[in-house]
Amino acid sequence: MTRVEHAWANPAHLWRNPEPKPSYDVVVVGGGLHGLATAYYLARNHGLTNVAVVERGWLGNGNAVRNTTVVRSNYLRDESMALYEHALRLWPGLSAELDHDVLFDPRGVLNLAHGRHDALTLKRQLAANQAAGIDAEWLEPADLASFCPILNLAPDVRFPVVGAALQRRGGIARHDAVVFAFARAADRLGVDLLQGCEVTGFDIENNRVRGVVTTRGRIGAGRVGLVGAGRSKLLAAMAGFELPIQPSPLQALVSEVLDQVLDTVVMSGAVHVYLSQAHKGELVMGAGRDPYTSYAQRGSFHILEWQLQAVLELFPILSRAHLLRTWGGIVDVAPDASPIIGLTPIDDLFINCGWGTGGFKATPGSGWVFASTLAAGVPDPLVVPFSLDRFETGALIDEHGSAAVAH
Ligand code: FAD
Ligand code: PYC
Repeated sequence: MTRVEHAWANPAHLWRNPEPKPSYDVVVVGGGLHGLATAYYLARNHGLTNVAVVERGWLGNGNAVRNTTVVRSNYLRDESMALYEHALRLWPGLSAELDHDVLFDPRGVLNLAHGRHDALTLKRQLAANQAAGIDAEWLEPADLASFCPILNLAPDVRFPVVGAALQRRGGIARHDAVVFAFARAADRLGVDLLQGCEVTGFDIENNRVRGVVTTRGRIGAGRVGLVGAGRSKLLAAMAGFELPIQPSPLQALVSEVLDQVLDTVVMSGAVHVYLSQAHKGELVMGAGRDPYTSYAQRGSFHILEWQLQAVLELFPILSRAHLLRTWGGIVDVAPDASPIIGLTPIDDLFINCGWGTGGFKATPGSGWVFASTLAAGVPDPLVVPFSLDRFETGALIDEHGSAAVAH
């Protein structure tokens, strides 16, 4: 058996560590957040338990444990709002359902406006959210002074804060707990979690997928779901089709552990940074992508310097906080900044990718709708607009206009 150099690889107390069977009804490629959630809902919602998740490293080694855990559903387009709201409604019940605390904490997500243009953009998005039944409210600077007391509201700074949009049901959760929770629950229902099992090719006959070729041998499959995030383009190329995805680094940082000073999530598109405080006390920060294609899970130093400058502009009180560590993940961004979910040109081969910088929040919803797609063999109604062929038809779901630092 392939040896995997990580403590999570052989956690007999967490999940079984089985040998691959010769074949499964469904093989899910990618043991990250969405792959594990898909496998769980295949078993839980559709009674499909002859299922394997094949993961090239250890479960969660991709963006699952590298993300900054912001959860919200305040997107701009109707199709996006429906999908992300479906996910947001699942979050509050997850810990009880999966019997593992994912520390979902709806502490509110603030999007700051730093001028008239920002305010108009945010208010337009807020109106779209309200029209779709999604909670969204406007806070004036006086409200912000009590809602987020450490925010710099001085009028004589480069970009003064003139207000903010707030989604109170948004917040944070704990990323590694979400991995553990879905993995354990899927394992309990009989799903095989195969770590150290990299897909290196596909067995395709007459344009129909019959199995996957892996570093642990060939595994037959009735249906295959690709959930490889930053490496999706490579997987598609192995199967002989092209994905319009740019893989690029997204970095984040944490401070040393501090007393609780911030009990909401603050995002600013203009100053270009976002900040929250993790349950254990680290300040968690990030901003936009490094603007080049890469498969290395790291980014450039100057991007981090910009993020820290932006944090200090908004929160001068943090000027003496020490930075503890930085890291990067590879995010899979589609040209319209929306996910790609559904059919591929190969029969019985399905795709779920393009979540880019914003897929953590979607985890339960994405798993739910991809499981329904894989079980039925046709796209779930919520994902029909997110098909790959929208890049041929032109029916794009452009989320670049939504007022977020990251999508
Ligand atoms: P992943 O968790 O990356 O899983 C993909 C898995 O596929 C990996 O484990 C990988 O090893 C495996 N794989 C790939 N190729 C193969 C192969 N050939 N064979 C077998 N396995 C393979 N989203 C938010 O909503 N809120 C945030 O605050 C947020 N912050 C972020 C901050 C950073 C720094 C980063 C990098 C991302 C952030 N995201 C955020 C985005 C979020 O992390 C991703 O959208 C999400 O993790 C996607 O889930 P996934 O399961 O598709 O991908
Ligand atoms: O999608 O809200 C988001 C997000 C925040 C940080 C990275 N992505």
